[in-house]
Amino acid sequence: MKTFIKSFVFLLFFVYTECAFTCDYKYSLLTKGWFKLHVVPETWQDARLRCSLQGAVLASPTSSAMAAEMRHTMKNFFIQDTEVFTGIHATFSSGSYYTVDGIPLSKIPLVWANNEPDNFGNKERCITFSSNGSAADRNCEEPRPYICFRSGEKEVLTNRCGTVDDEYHYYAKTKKCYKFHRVPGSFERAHFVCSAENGHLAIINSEDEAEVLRRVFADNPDSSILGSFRKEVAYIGFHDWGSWGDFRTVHGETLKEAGYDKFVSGEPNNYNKIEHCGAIYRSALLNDLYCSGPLAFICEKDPAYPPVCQPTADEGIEIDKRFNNKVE
Ligand SMILES: [Ca+2]
Ligand SMILES: [Ca+2]
Ligand SMILES: [Ca+2]
Repeated sequence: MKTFIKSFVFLLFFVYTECAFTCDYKYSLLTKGWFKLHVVPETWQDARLRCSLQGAVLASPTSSAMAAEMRHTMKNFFIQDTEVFTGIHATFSSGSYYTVDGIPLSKIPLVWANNEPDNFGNKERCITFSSNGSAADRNCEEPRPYICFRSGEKEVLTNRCGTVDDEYHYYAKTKKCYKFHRVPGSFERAHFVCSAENGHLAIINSEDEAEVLRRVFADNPDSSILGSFRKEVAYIGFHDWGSWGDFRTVHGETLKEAGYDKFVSGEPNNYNKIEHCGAIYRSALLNDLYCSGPLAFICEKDPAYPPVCQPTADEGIEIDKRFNNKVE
């Protein structure tokens, strides 16, 4: 009977979570997918990476429905016509445009803006899409807003950590999830990655949490980490915020206030006077280190943030109106 109930609960869970995604994305019935407008402009590469870290792709107007939904998303926020980066790029080789998921430009029904595409200065390798429905090629380095898209038909379910990323593991001891990033980065890149994943660089709030991080680190032995960089130490979420010695978590508390401030003996030492960033050894003792990396890093995530939403009928204007893909 117990097993029966268990499988029933499992089945219910499965049905319930099908196509669910984080609630910071809005579901669109028209495209059967989830959209999130990122209003803070970023370079194309960072936009692509942020979408990818969220289990999504940089949205492209690959169909009239996608174009309509993208325009709707933009018009809901921007008062004036605005251009967002799309996932259509030629960053691998000049002039060879594909979406980030491999659809060639020739298969995409774009309406170009006047005098576009012109590859101005031979420096334009990213395609933008305007809320007026027109496309243009632009410099990938010039920051712009963008939209991330997650197909609702993807069968990957959100897990206990509230993400589709199964590298996040739940630890009952702290009721938090952690991901050990074996692909190394600078402290800045590590902070970017954890934030994009709706977490933050790990903050140790107790001896228990130090023990959890020791286990997380132990689950990722040197042999599992590719590349030649230091494997005995990883970035976590503390920094001197510009005044060496006043180490605080990325959430602004002193290490003592946060609940754990055990440095390895002789540390922090500001070696070479460039050590402003926080790191943890395999022993879970701390060190101040250079910020440029590359180092592995550990992200922490609250399993309840952001909440997970079911696909529902989308709020917003009627579908017919949104199918209007003309350039205005
Ligand atoms: Ca152009
Ligand atoms: Ca914590
Ligand atoms: Ca040091």
